Amino acid sequence: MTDTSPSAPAPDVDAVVVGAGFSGLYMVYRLREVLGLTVRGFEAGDGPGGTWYWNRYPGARCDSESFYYSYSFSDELQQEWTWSSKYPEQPEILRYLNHVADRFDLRRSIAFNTRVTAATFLDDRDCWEVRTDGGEVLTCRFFISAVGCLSAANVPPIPGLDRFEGDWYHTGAWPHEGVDFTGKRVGLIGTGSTGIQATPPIAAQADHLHVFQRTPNYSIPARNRPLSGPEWEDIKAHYGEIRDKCRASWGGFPYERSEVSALAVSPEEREAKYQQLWSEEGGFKFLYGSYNDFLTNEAANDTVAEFIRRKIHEIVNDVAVADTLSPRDYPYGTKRPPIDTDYYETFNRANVTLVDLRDTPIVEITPKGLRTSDREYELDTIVFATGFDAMTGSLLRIDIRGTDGISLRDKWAHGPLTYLGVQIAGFPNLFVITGPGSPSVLTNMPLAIEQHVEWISDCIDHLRDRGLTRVEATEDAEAKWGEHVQEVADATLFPKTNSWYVGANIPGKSRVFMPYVGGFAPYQQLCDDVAAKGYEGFVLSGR
Ligand code: N01
Repeated sequence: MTDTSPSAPAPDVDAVVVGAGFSGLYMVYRLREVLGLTVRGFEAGDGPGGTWYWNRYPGARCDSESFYYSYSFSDELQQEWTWSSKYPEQPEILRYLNHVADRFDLRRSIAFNTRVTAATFLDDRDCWEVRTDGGEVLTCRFFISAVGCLSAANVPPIPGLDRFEGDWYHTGAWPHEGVDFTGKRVGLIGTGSTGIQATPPIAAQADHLHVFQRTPNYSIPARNRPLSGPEWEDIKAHYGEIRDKCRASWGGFPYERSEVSALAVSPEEREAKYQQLWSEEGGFKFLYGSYNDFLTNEAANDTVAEFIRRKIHEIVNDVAVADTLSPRDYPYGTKRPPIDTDYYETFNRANVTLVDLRDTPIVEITPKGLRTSDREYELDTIVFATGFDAMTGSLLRIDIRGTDGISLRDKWAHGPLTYLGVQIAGFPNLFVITGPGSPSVLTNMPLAIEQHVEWISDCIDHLRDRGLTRVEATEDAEAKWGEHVQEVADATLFPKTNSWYVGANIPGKSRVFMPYVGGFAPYQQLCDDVAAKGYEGFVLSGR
């Protein structure tokens, strides 16, 4: 990009992109290949993949269906890649992202094994100075975060972990060589999507598995299966329509969203619908394909929550265990809904024990295992499936300082503030892909990522066309957007539930509902309108 200032030296590169997962790869591609800019990517891992690089735990697979959990920006790519099954396993998604990196020759623009540690805005030059853990310092016009929403692993501060004589792992930083649980007494802490996926394969291998559960979850069977050749021919012939459906939808999924209230039909009709979705479809269709008011009406939600509790009791032989596995104090869908393969069935195995941490909380980790309030459990291995400092943690690990040296950590001390989830007042030329305040984690992520990447690159192109060097959200636009994000969230059942959506899983984190629940299609329209009005709510300038 042209630097219009006679005095300011040009930055080293036009853009720095942090992270090489779905968002970082596409951002690098877009800036380099479509806009022709100079780009430097940085990635802490030794290869691309982001979340799919780090989360290699047993049972890791996608909870969105492969034919739409993928890039749509290249028709050649979507025509040449064939997924094995409805919900591909982590290694297959990692292969896909490596294929994308190779196919578009992206690796040459990305420094792997390198973590960005700090970024400071240079006000007099309209650029960022970026530092890495390898000691590199470089300047860029645009600093773009592609660090992901679920990347900062949360190992809870349980006393005694440093004295544990066995091995311990967090699922989000799993050893590349894998872990052999054969003959081991394993303790798994956490029953979110990850714990629910990891429990069956670990139980199948371990001598004994104790699952330490603090909050029970509503899990729906995935009904995973291989996808056949003719099915793929059909998908590939209709990819355009499938992607259009995703873009026109609330969640970025190609499903028809029901227009019917769960309370508008007879109990028999409802039961038949739930049963059909449970036994034939599984997955997110259970949430999106049945009735339209699970997330806004408690009485409607009760009908589905009760159905799932009944299913748990049908599957699990021991009534006391089934009771412990049954959530009762928050509505279905207000935590991210997990989907599983044989999760509840696993509690019928003789080598699996469920420990209810609500009755007997963890007190400490001991050299030999883990102590709850009533006894010590001897363990060889502890698996932390305890989630992430979601949506803000990975960005705040970087020491980011905007105009006047203001730090992002200070600015977000009481919760994240953004305009459209993509920019932050006081931090010009910093873009956040799928940041807090955007639909992000409530939607089909690759689609949300593509929309953000394209909007950001269009914005940069707009600046370039006009010889401008700076774009910054106004405080007013940011404050209004923040109010809107909370207002739409407050119209749903989401905010009251303790979940990572509100930061409740991280001790001391401010309780703010972080994603935008207004829906993907309306959000996309809003972003397009902002751009059409000359980037309303942003100040564009040049020097
Ligand atoms: O993390 P979580 P996750 N003592 O935060 C418990 C995506 N994902 O890694 O509910 C004891 O959901 C915590 O208990 P509680 C998906 O978006 C996708 O499972 O806070 N327990 C909870 O049970 C998902 O939502 C896929 O009371 C403690 C668990 O640990 C997101 O990632 C697969 C504790 C954490 O659950 C995160 O899922 C996997 C403590 N001190 C993940 N601290 C797919 O695409 C926490 N817990 C398939």
